Amino acid sequence: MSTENVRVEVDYNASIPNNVALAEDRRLLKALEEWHPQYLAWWGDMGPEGFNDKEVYLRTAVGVDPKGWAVFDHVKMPDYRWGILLAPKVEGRTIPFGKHKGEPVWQEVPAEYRSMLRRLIVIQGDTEPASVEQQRHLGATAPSLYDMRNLFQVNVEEGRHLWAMVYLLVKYFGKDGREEAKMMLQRRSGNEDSPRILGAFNEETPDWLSFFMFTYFTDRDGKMQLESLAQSGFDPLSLSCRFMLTEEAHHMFVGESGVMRVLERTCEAMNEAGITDPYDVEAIRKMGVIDLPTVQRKLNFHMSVTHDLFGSELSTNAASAFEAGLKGRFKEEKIDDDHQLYDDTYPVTQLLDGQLIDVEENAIAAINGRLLDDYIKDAKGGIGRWNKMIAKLGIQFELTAPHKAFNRDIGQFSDVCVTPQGDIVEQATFEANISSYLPTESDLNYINSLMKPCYEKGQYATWINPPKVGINQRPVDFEYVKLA
Ligand code: BYC
Ligand code: FE
Ligand code: FE
Repeated sequence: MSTENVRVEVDYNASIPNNVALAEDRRLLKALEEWHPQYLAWWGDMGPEGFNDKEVYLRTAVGVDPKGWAVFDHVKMPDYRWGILLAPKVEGRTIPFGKHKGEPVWQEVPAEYRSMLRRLIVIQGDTEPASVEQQRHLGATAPSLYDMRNLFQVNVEEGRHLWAMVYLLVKYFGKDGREEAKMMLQRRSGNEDSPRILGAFNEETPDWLSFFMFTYFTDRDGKMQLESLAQSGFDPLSLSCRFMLTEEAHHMFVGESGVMRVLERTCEAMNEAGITDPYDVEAIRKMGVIDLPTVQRKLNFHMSVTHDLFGSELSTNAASAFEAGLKGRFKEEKIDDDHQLYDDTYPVTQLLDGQLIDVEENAIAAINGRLLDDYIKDAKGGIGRWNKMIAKLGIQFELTAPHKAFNRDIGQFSDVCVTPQGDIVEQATFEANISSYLPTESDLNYINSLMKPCYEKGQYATWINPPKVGINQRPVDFEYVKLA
């Protein structure tokens, strides 16, 4: 039996926990051990502000068995065991799509696709520390210890996702991989001179409603992109992404349940006060809860900014990555076609003669457009669940996903003004109505005025309900972060 095919158990006592037999590759180990202190310095500078000496009830990945891969314990974040974990190898796996379909997957970087592959890994990696930077001030206004713990859990795991990509760069891309790994710690979210690569990762996450929206909508882009990369013919990338997806589910749970608890508190407060009109904003805000129209505007912002993360709907980059077998489609293996798409088309919404019309385009060119559509379907699920709860509490209000052409900077719709409902309007009309589309300064000021820390065990801020259940079967009043 060749060791290549044996699943390596996680070496948890190593300086860098891993299941990639790091101890046997001295050069790689040395390179990662050099990067490690730089990472910790970055975490100290740009990671969660003010809580690095507190014990947080965190889950740590210690294996890759779906039935039991994590342990929970109180740890200080800088002591978190950021490890390199790959999902178990699938014997005899072949490239699932593109022109190399059916050939054995690559264990080394195919020379002809080196730069394309590196670019995908760098972009994926860059988003991970970016999100940690965006969220670094939120601990100071946590609405409860439970929520604070969830924030830090997401943060340490995004840190681990950076490790996952840095491992690939350093192991498979030699000197320029090491250079890219260094640069991951040098770019800064929102920095003018060296910003993070993708737009949404340079926006602010100024408050907790933003955090919940971000983890629901933007982490879901992470899910879609990781699913597509998990299809990759470059096996180490596939295995990395497959394990990252295990962690990702919790991030979207934090977002979905967070928004749900905000909505629930607002609806309950309205009912208690006998307010039936969701647009009676003044009366609703007097109760210290977030009115539903403001939630809708926040949703419009986060979802539309996330739409941009899919790139242009028609993209030669995406086409090349698909043909090369590097990046597939969402649930590639479940799609019933030839997975090469030379003769296939896909409908892409476009602006034609002043109207938004679906036009059949070459399916390979439309890879990004298709992933965006898949994302929208996926994201609408949670919006539906939020609406169900609002209806159950008897409030007449429905949240809606903004049209995919709304508020776009990238792709087909970047030059056109489209309302959240999908109507094309003049720029002046758009601007005159923008305060009903996107959060206004006064919305943001109001939300900001609610952002007061609530650090008592079992206490929750006025604007959010406690969760139904705690983490890892702990009670909701558990000491998720030990502040004393
Ligand atoms: N902002 O052909 P195009 C996550 C650039 S999130 C700025 O239209 P392509 C996470 C593009 O780079 C998942 N620039 O699109 C979530 C290109 O520039 P160059 C992250 C943008 O390349 C929460 C040019 O425009 N992973 O994990 O097919 C918390 C033309 O590109 C943007 C990935 O994205 C933008 N929004 O698609 C933590 C997967 N969009 O190269 C983590 C890897 C496009 O000509 N990345 N541009 O200078 C990719 O697959 C692709 O790069 C993209 C873009 C889908 C992002
Ligand atoms: Fe991530
Ligand atoms: Fe995430």
